[in-house]
Amino acid sequence: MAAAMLALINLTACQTRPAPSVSVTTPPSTSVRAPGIRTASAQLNPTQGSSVKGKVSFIRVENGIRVVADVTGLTPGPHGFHVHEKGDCSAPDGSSAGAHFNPYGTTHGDLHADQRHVGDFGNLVADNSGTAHVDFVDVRIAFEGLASILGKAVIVHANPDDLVSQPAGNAGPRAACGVIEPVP
Ligand SMILES: [Cu+2]
Ligand SMILES: [Zn+2]
Repeated sequence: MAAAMLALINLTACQTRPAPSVSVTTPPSTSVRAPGIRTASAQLNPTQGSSVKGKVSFIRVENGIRVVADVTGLTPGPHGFHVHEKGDCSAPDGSSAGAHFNPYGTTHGDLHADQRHVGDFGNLVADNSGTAHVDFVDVRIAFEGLASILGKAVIVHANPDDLVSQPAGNAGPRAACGVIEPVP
């Protein structure tokens, strides 16, 4: 305001003189944030007796987090695909990864359902060669805060997630497991 008044006075008082050089101090931007995690990934390793393996990448995009998964060694058809609450794949059957990642205490559901666990990604669908590929953007998962998937685990199941049964879609044994880690 003061600068504007000064400029106005200057303009009316002495139009022929060059405007005084006003030193404007730009305050440091308050929108600068810590760089943050932009990408994370999980290497999926087979559980005991399984040959399912693959990789899931998580990439921060403008409108959420993009999830890209490539998995092999599956039986053709749908397979439950979730983030589980513990980043621990040490048990031979993958049970050490715990239940579905559910920080808000909601019910199990499909990826696009109103009610779902944060970790609910629905199903991966394998083709006749046992390969599955998915690529979608999710708005429920995050790299920070309560919904952060960092340090959690991705599980691919032997059976389809029926998207209805509680608490985990009746997706059967865990066929592959991988811990979600930030990519430097
Ligand atoms: Cu699961
Ligand atoms: Zn679930």
